Amino acid sequence: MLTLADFVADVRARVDAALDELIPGADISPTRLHEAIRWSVFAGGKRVRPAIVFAVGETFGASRTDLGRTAAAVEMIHTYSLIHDDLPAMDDDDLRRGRATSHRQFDEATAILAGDVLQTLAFKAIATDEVLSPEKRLKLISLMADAAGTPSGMVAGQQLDLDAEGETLSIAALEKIHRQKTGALITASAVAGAIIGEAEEAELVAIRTFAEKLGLLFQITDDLLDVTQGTAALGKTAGKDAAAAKATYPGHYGVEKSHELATQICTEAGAELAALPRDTSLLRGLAEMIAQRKS
Ligand code: GRG
Repeated sequence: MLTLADFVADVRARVDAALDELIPGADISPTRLHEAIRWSVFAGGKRVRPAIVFAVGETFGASRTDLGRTAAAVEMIHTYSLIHDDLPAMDDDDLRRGRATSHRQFDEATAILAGDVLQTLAFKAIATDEVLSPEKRLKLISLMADAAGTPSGMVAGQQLDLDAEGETLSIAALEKIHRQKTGALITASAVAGAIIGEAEEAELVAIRTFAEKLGLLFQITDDLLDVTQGTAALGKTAGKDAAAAKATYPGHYGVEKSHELATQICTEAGAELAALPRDTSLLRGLAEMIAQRKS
């Protein structure tokens, strides 16, 4: 039987192959742009969002071929957001995925352009995915645009986060920011898998709720890792939340209570799956993996 580790390794191999095919080679002009894109995309990210696309899609019987490009597209949107989030105008960070951030390795203008074009490549990848029907492609494009954009997607969440700098946030306000900034793309990854696997409407609702919990779980563990792990283990600067006086779960609840909250949300996520007449062991395993992640 395929273990979760085998599944994750398989997702990584498939997504990396799709990304390599979709992103122009570093020898193609303008080479600096393509080098920069590849620098960030192939830096060793965990590929969590593609794993969610594959896990949900396979739960509903979609083939891995049908899921590959959409999984790669989500990873491109995610990587663009990291490149832009690290820019001097935003988080001003030097380290990402264990290596220099794009603007440090190249320059600020190139980093902006690398992020911009990763986003357009992502939408092109779905629009031209001939293994999917035109109807599915349209649904996926609209889903991803909402999740990445505004008013309730990732960019809107980033703006809310910037607006809240220096303010004391309630936990409800903090959750709204996270639901958009981190949660929207995670939820869209799950819903995309369900669309490709032709899930029923009621199943889509259950998957969406499951994924929203997964997004929250991901953020709590991200906040915990920021205070409990070092820079080397994370591959990005640790302790940034406290340094920037950001509202976080450990900051609000303390480390121990935040761990308990993570366990509780993982259980709640699992409970959402009970409504699905499917084998959901892969999805439960993925939630456990996110709850226990160390980077
Ligand atoms: C700048 C448009 C724009 C959006 C920024 C994603 C994001 C929104 C900001 C990143 C800031 C951050 C650390 C958010 C917490 C959750 C998160 C997205 C962590 C990074 O994702 P991982 O851990 O990264 O999946 P890897 O490198 O493994 O892919």
